Amino acid sequence: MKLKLIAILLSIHLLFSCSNQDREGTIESRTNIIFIMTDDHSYQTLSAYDDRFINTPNLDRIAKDGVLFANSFVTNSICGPSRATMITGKFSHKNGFPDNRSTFDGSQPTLPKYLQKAGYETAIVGKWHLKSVPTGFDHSEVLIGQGNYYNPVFIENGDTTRSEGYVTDIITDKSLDWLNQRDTKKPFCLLLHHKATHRVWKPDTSLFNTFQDVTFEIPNTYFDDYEGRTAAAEQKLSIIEDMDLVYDLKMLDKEGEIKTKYRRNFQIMYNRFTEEQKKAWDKYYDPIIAEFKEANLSGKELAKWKYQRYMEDYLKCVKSVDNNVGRVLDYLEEKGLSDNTLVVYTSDQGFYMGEHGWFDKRFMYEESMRTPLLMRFPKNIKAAGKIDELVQNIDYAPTILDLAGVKIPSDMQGESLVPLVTGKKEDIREALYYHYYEYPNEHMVKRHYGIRTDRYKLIHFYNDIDDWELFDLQKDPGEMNDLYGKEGYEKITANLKEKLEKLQVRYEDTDRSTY
Ligand code: SGN
Ligand code: CA
Repeated sequence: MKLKLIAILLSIHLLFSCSNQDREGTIESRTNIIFIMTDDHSYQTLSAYDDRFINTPNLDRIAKDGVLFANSFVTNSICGPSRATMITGKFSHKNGFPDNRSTFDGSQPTLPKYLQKAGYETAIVGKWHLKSVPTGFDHSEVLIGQGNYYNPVFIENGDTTRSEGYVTDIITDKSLDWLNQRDTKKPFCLLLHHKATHRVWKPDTSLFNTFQDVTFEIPNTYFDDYEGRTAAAEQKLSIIEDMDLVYDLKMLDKEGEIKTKYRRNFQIMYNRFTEEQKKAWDKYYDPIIAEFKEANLSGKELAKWKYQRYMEDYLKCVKSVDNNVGRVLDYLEEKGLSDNTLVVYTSDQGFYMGEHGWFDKRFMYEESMRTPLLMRFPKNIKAAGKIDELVQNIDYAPTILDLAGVKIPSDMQGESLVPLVTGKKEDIREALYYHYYEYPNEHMVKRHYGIRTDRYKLIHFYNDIDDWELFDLQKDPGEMNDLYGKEGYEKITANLKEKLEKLQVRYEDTDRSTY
């Protein structure tokens, strides 16, 4: 009898350890994760999505060998909130980080913590921007706040160090250094978070001469008059009105004749350059400054010049990202890690490349609600090509946990994308929910929430305004024609409002007193 009991207990034990083994796999077979996230990189400037402006062969490599999500969106188009969503799998109202003024509560469960528990070694290198000390990482080397393009300062597991050089190169160097010294007995998850391509788009000196003499096509909505769209009319993200000639467009003339609001801020950044960097900088920009002063532009000519200047510097920052992503892919190849590593490339949100006359993000309009998303899966997952279904940044954490063999916590609000890319599921959602909170603040984009289906978008701007907008994305992809309240759209509007309310109930964003 006793023997029988022992035998039963033993077989139960074996059963459990087997299923555990099956679930987590052997060390060699468990999926490693490299999650590369840039800051403000638009899908319009990633050639796998759109090749009008730039060729990004290394990012395209991820798309070619993996999956390109053609309809990838964020929940709240701004940096900190997007990062908080990424590591919690939850909307802003659930993770407590609604805008960049928030502080992340590092005691809550997060993706890296779940991975650590499952035996992963975890690291974050680069931009963090959640203010509190990163938790859940075995190694963290993060920029202070937004960080600097040149000679950035990092906090490495609590200690502050200044690194000389260009930030995108340095973040990559530090990431590869960590990979080289990691505990090879464990699977790893590395969050490699670039500062680029954030404002004020300072290119690496070695790329100054790229895109010279290229004229970029100005979007046909560049001179938008915002007719019928109040919130769009009242923002402060216009290239023409709000972009600073010195700060954003680098016209720091030695004579001090170009006096602008943010000249001093740029001077402070310039003063941090090394002598060698200053020399290279001046050699490139001084002739452009002289030419600009000579031309004495105004009106539409000045507006067009600003666009070209903006695009040129922004794209050089993208180029450096692309080169450095290439270094990471080569490293994985050389070390034989490509086959069992998930490589994700995304940005914390999209960005305006002059559409509606804008730079920056925040609005629920397409250019900023969308974000690039590429995933190269480990070899055991047969997934390649283009996915058209609606996906959102709440899905990143569940997807990674799914691949890591970890049960997805029931309070995560996203879905694993694995069944979608392997063809086991056709769809994961009918519509997307969005909510933006940072108002009043820089750029003055009003608070709003809304719903996006594959065809329509309904937005409610609230707080100091009560204004609805409706767009038919099929007929009006540029979102210039607000159909809300127009004859013939009553049914569609009522239907969308009903769906929107259902989403708010589903995601538990119904407490109006909090916003
Ligand atoms: C800074 C920028 C803004 C930008 C926010 C948020 N100004 O404040 O233009 O919208 O960050 O960006 S700057 O003068 O400091 O460049 S985010 O990506 O971090 O959310
Ligand atoms: Ca950002």
